[in-house]
Amino acid sequence: MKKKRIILHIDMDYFFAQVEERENPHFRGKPVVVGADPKEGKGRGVVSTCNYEARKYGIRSGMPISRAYKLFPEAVFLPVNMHFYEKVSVSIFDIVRKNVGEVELVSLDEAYADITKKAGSYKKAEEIGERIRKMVFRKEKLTCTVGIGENKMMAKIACEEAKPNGIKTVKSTESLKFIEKMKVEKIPGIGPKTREVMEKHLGKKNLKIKDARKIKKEKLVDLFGKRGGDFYNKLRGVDKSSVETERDVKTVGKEHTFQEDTRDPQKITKTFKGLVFSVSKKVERESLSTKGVVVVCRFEDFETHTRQTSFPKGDYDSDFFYKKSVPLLLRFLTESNKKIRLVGFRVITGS
Ligand code: TTP
Ligand code: MG
Ligand code: MG
Repeated sequence: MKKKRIILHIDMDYFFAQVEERENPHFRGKPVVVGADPKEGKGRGVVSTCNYEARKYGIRSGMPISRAYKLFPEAVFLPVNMHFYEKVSVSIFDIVRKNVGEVELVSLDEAYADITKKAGSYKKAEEIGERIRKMVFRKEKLTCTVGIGENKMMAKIACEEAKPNGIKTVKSTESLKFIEKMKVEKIPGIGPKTREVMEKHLGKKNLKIKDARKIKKEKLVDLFGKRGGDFYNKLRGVDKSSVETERDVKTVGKEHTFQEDTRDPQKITKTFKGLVFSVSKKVERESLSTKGVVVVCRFEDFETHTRQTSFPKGDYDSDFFYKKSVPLLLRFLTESNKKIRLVGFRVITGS
């Protein structure tokens, strides 16, 4: 039998807003909203995130900025300073790697590590988690939350429960009970639509995980296809997906350096399309399954950034890759005024 795993999940607390508070201590204690310009209520765009003071007024990530402004116009509204958060993120995960080795980065503020060998026990795992939290705070003056569990899903749920500035371990023997009273939507992949289908089937509203467990495995597969089998496991705290560190992930890609640095969108997208096309040909030739795309952008000052997005593992064509990656490329253009020196495109192949 395969040995039980111990997975650690770390997620920064109100990340962008906390970084802003650190840089501007006089914002502390006030509601801080990072996102689009509210323009006195007439602004377009959304809230990227906000601190916990702002959350008390009902402000949330993804909400239209105009709505956030209505909820609390006196809040401190700040623009997204992405390059800076990226730099802070690099320092944070360097600290994490020093403690646990390679990690799987999920976003700028979040990562998983498989610490089965390193920890050996839940007690030791929690010590490692606590040490990371202390080091991140000492070196970066930022708080984070750590969750520990027998798999990625349980580690993440533990982390969400312990937020903010906390740590929580859910032992494998506790998983089933720990999640039973939670809403079904806590399960990754179960959204409002899936919930409604389950509710209709059971004839019950406000479905909890415990309720959804009453649906037979065959029925779940009947209703949701392959995903149904996955839901069956996840509703029982079972998630077999492995932590995929940078080293495990194979990528195929291509880059292009412009003769002269440029901000011409037509020139950039045309070049980029060529890269996508050429990488797609290679993917097709080698019959590679892919599960994500990465866009690389190097600016005139050599600052280099990547953005990526993932999708279910499968066989895709260049149109699909382009559709998935071009918005990431355009964000580089809109979020910085610098000229671009190099663009790159990579696919992440399935392991
Ligand atoms: P999250 O970890 O989801 O949120 P958070 O760190 O702001 O707050 P929490 O304490 O609940 O973890 O996201 C990390 C950062 O990603 C967040 O600070 C801003 C950015 N982000 C967006 O730009 N848009 C979004 O819709 C979300 C959810 C996050
Ligand atoms: Mg966070
Ligand atoms: Mg996060």
